[in-house]
Amino acid sequence: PSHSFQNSWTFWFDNPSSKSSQATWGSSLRSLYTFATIEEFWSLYLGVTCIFLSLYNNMHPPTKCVHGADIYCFKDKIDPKWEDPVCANGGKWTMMFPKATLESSWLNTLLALVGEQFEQGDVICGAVLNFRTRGDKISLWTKNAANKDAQLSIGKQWKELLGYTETIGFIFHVRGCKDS
Ligand code: M7G
Repeated sequence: PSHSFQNSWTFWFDNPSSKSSQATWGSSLRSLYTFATIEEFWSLYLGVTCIFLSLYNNMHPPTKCVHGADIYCFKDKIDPKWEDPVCANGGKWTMMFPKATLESSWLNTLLALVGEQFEQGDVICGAVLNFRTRGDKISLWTKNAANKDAQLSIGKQWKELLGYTETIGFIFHVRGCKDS
């Protein structure tokens, strides 16, 4: 028997080589697979995330083709872009991680998302793992940034889930657009 999630989710991947400017951003962004059961989640997680992370962890130093890459897991029908109508009025919570805790933090974040463990989880759009030379990070994208209580609650729950002790910041996508 398969065990279905409340929502369907889609893994996306972006390749850094063509992500050089705001104008070309998104041209290499690809949706990979959509899943709705725990069985599909595990096979995709192992295929998408683990293979990539093991490459990443075993390259000394990691090459350019890894740095700059992004793995996304978003609710089906929500594109992981500021321009998506659901994301447009939202923002993101971001945490930085050392390599040692990056994978477990990513996995625990995904399990909490697909298992609908967040209270007010309907404001969540998805999560992204960014591989960056200046520090790997995971962000949780939310909608309705104006709903401050919901945003604060999500940020707090996520910090508790991962036992993250540093201060985390919320960035509005609109502001992000203007700044870049
Ligand atoms: P990032 O990958 O979110 O973080 O954004 P980083 O600064 O750690 O690399 C990097 C750049 O990619 C941004 O400054 C934008 O130029 C572009 N970019 C990222 N996102 C998520 C979007 C998006 O949703 N829409 C558009 N148009 N550009 C984006």
